Amino acid sequence: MSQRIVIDPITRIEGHLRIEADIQNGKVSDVYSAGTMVRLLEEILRGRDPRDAWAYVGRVCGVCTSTHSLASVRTVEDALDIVVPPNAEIVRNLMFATLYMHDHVVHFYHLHALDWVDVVNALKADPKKTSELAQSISNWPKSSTGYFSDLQKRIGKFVESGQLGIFTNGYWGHSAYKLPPEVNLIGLAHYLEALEWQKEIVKVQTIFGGKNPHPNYLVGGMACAIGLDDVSAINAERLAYIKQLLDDGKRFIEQVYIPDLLAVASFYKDWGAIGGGLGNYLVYGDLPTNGFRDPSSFKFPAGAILNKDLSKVHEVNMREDSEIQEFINKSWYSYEGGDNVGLHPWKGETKLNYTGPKPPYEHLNTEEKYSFLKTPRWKGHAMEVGPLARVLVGYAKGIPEFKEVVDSALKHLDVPATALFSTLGRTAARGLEAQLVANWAQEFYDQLIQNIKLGDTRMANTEKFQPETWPAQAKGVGHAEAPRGALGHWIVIEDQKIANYQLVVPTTWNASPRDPQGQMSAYEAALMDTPIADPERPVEILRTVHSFDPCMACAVHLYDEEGKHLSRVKVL
Ligand code: NFE
Ligand code: MG
Repeated sequence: MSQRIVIDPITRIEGHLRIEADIQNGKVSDVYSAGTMVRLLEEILRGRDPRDAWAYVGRVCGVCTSTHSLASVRTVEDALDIVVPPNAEIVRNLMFATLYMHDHVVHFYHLHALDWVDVVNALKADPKKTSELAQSISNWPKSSTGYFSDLQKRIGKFVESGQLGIFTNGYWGHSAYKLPPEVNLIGLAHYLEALEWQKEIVKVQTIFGGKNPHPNYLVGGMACAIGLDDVSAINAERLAYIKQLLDDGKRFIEQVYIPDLLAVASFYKDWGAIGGGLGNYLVYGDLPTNGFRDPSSFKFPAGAILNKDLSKVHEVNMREDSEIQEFINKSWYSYEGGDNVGLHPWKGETKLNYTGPKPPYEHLNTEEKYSFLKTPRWKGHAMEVGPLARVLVGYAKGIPEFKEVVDSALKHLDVPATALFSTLGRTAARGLEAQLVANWAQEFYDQLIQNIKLGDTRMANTEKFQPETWPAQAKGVGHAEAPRGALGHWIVIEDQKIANYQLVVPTTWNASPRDPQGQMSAYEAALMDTPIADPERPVEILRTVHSFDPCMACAVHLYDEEGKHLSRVKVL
């Protein structure tokens, strides 16, 4: 007999995600992932000035802030054949690197750690042993016995008063929690420290982009005047401040995030064989070091891996009709040509057709349409996108930096390379790429300073900024490796206006419903066969879903307006 459990909404993510899972013999036997809100941003863009698109799509999401604006300016630059100056590319890279550092740390501590770290159990820790353990895994200075015992007292008061605040909704005491109390206490300490740290690193976005979230971008370059003089908005003092923030960020990742990740992972090695799912991985590539038109210069190389076969990395062509397509057979939209066809985004349509139940409802009818997410496919394959995909493509291509961090983590944990294809692998990959990006940010910074010293302060190419210079029709595609994975924007420009604009977003790849062949997308595939110890407290489902770091705002390009849903787990 199977039980269906419903988790809606899944918390500690951005937006509204619903999982319905059947549990049989203590394992997930069938599963459906649904995005439950919509706002149709693609329709809002029609008829607008392509130079403004970045400002609209930037508002898709404040979590992967700047990602959509970056993809958008690249898309319009592709359509209009604009090459941006090297400094603009570097500033974009620095903002993007900062986003990664921020996003991945926040994900690890604030959105994912509590699936593994039992806050209440941390009260049982011995502060002295905790201090010794902390000092044995890292040089991070905040590690004294007094520090941990003070923290424990503070949290103890919360627990005694029954008011756990931000820690209220955990499955504390669940048998799936395996960490010793001392590791739980370290995790808890760094949860709180990371909250403080994260508000610092985002200042890099604010300095270059004027504000955060949603910093300013510009078609043709960036809008910040730069120089080592006193008058430029980005001057020697600001640049020194950026350097300090990048250094502090790198230190936090190296001395806090990575040691914690490895310490926690070492108690959950069984998760190196759970939650793998598709085994197909897609990366568009990013962080250009010789202009965006030279993909061989990307720090994150592009490519696709099929069936976990790391001996072959396939090429990806985002312009090809037959490569990237979006389906809506299970999504609440309709296509003019029928609901079973796939459309390349240049021909994409976003026409709402809600045929689902009226809330409140018990279950979705998954025989019919059941999500506001469309279903993207690459050459017909369901693909996973995100940190694991990026790390695997870099690793499979034999790039030394990737090999080094991956092999060293595998060795440290004493697990085989096959453990990468898992929930644990996904969570580890995010940390490993954060480490890489923190190093690359130093290189980008040094290049920027070097350029300025050589007298190059160009930040924008305005040659084609005026619409009179544009052809009557143009098409463009742009991409970014958003923290959650491959992000593509496609534009069709007619008579200087946007005729069509389509976003195919990382979480859409991962969280989408089944395609016309009945193939599951990444979340559904990864959740199959997950062991569930207690269906009323399905922390195991949260572990795998959170390992992808869902963002439903991005996925359906939606907004939560009233959205006061109660967190609930239904067991039927
Ligand atoms: Ni709203 Fe986003 C990222 C994009 S998500 S977070 O990263 O693009 O799928
Ligand atoms: Mg879309």
